Amino acid sequence: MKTMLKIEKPIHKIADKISSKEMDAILRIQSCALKAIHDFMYSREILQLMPVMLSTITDPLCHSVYDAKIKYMEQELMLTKSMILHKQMALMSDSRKAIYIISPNIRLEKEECKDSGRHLIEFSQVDFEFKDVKKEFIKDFMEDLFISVISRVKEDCKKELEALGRDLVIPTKPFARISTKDAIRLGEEFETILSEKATEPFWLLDHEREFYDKEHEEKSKVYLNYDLVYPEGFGEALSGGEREHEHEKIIERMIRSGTKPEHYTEYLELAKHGKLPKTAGGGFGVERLLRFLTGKKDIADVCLFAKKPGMKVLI
Ligand code: ASN
Repeated sequence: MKTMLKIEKPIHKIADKISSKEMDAILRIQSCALKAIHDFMYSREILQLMPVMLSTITDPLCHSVYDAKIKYMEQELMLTKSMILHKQMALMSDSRKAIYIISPNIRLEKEECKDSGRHLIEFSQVDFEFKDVKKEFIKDFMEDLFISVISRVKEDCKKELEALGRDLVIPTKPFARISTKDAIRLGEEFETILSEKATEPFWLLDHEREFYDKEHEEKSKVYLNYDLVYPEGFGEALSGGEREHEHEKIIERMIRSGTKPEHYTEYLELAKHGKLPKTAGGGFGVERLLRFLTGKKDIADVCLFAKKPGMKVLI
C-alpha cells in the first residue's frame, strides 16, 4: 500500500476535541442511545453475543477496500469487516432465534471517501440476525428500534441536544419504501439526493450486494435486501437482507461476482451439509447513528479517536 497519509489536525487540536464540553454532550448521547438499544434487544429476548475480530473469513463487502490481515504462526487471519457470516453460523442452534453484537469493524477504505463525512476505517456496528423471518419482519423491528432510540435520547438528553442545537423528530411508522430500481433514475447519487430531500428515514430496497444475499424467487437480479437511509442528507444508516443458505446457490452467486469459493471452504462445507439456517438481519453503524442524533456533519467529530480514510493515525 502506498503511504500518502495526511495529517488532519495537529495533536493539540485533537486533545482539545477529546477534552471539549461538546464531546461530553456527544458521549452522553452515545451512552443513552446504546442503553436504549440494549434495553430494546433485551425486551425482545434477543441474545447479545461478543464480537469476532479475527477469522479465516469475513464479509468480502461489495466495494473495494485494502485488505486487513495479520499473520498468526502459519495462518493468515482477516480482521472483521462485518460479522455477517458469523451471525448466520451463530444461529445454527435449534433454540437460538435471534442475536445481536456491538461489533467492531475494520474497513481500510480507499482515500476517495475521506471527505464523505461518514467513513471511518475503524467503527462499530449494531449487527443483528433472526432465524426464519422475512424482510418485512426486519423492517418493522428496525423501525420500532429506531423510534425507541430517538424517543429515549429526546427524553433523557434534552440539555445535551440543546447545547448541540439539535432538534430531533420522532419518525412515524411505516417508513417509506423505495426500490433502488426506481431510484436509479435520479442517477448514481440517488441515495444522497433522496436523503437530502427526506425529512423522515426511508428504506431503499432490492439492490445487489454479495453472495450472501437472497435473490427473489421469480425476479432475477432482484435481491431481498434493504438499506435504511437517514433524512436531512445523513445518508445510509443500515444495510441488511434475507440471506442465501443453499450451497449450490451460494456457489453460483460466488461465480457470478468473481468471489473465490476456495477462500470460504469451511463455511461452504457447512452449507453443503445443510447446516446454515435461514436467516435475515442487518447492521447499523454506531458512529453514523451518533452523527445523525447529534447533527454533526463530520463523523470524526463524534469519535474520541477517529480514524478517517487516507489520514495518518496519530494516537
Ligand atoms: N451488517 C450487514 C448485514 O447484516 C452487512 C455489512 O455491514 N456489510 O447485512
